[in-house]
Amino acid sequence: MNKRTEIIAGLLVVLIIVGVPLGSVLAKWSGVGTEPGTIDVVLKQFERGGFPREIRVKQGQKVRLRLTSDDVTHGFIIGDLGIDAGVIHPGKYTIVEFVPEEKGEFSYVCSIRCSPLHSKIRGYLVVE
Ligand SMILES: [Cu+2]
Repeated sequence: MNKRTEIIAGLLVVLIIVGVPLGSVLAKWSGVGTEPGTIDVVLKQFERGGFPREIRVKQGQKVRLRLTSDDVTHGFIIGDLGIDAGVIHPGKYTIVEFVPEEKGEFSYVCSIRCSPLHSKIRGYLVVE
């Protein structure tokens, strides 16, 4: 091995060592990393299909929702569970994690006026 090859090989090793943890940190920050059990929830205006009709989860098991919008800015609130995901921007991800303690159906709605039919948006978190 000549000197130059050694340096390049050394740089590659450094890149691999630094690159792997950095990649996983970036994935966390952007919310793109999908942990097992993550449920993708794509929000749309009512005219374009609205929110998913239902999301089924298990009582006592951690729920991880990855929310995004397919069109305009939306909100996501599960009133009876005290969950407010805040503002969901198109093309960005918001992660919401919680553990549902009780069985039942809990309605979720949009909290931002996203179209004239915004108030018709509704779906149900079904805890089994
Ligand atoms: Cu809305």
